[in-house]
Amino acid sequence: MLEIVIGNKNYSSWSMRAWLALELTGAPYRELRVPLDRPDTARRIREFSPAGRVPVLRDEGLVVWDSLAICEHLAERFPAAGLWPADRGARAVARAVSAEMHSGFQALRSTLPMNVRLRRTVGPLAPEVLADVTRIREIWRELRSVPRDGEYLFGRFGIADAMFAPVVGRFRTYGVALDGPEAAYADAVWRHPAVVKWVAGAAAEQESISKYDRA
Ligand SMILES: N[C@@H](CCC(=O)N[C@@H](CS)C(=O)NCC(=O)O)C(=O)O
Repeated sequence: MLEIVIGNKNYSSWSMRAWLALELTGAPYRELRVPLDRPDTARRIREFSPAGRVPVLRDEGLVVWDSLAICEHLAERFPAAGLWPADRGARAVARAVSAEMHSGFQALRSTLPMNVRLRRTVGPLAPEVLADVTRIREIWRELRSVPRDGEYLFGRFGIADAMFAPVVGRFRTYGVALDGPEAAYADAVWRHPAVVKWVAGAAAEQESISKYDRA
């Protein structure tokens, strides 16, 4: 059976992305959770991956680490799940925005860390954070302006949506206001059954990491 190693559902945005992709395949899997920011976290993660980071996917002796590599592996392994768009052009753009998310938006990621349970209003955003928010809104708006069958970036929920789902969570946590198609898209992401399941898991966790919870 497939196994996915993840961090806390409340805090681990990279885990959320890979886990959502796995959930979308509909395949049975075992979930192993390693709480982050504990004295034994690094040792425990290294039992699964030499990279020392979660998420990690274990597939019949194969170890795949890094969220985007896991998503690519799952897309190959479960072609019927349609994790990438069927159309080649749309698929190329879906890969581009997923890679942009994976390698970018550093200011947003460090200033507004994922914390699914938290609700906090932040003051005016620093220019570099605002630039990240503006670019993300532009991606969502442009992709949602193309008529498609479904309410997600490329129609049905896929890897590109999984990559942006933690950003939707951050916007909710820190009260980043959206309107128009971006707001409708963010709402659609947050009510997707796989996202609802992850959020419920985050709500049920007992651990807290104080540096991310401080008011
Ligand atoms: N590029 C990696 C980043 C993975 C990453 O940074 N994961 C964090 C948790 S979200 C982690 O494992 N941190 C280890 C630690 O906190 O000890 C990916 O996409 O999977």
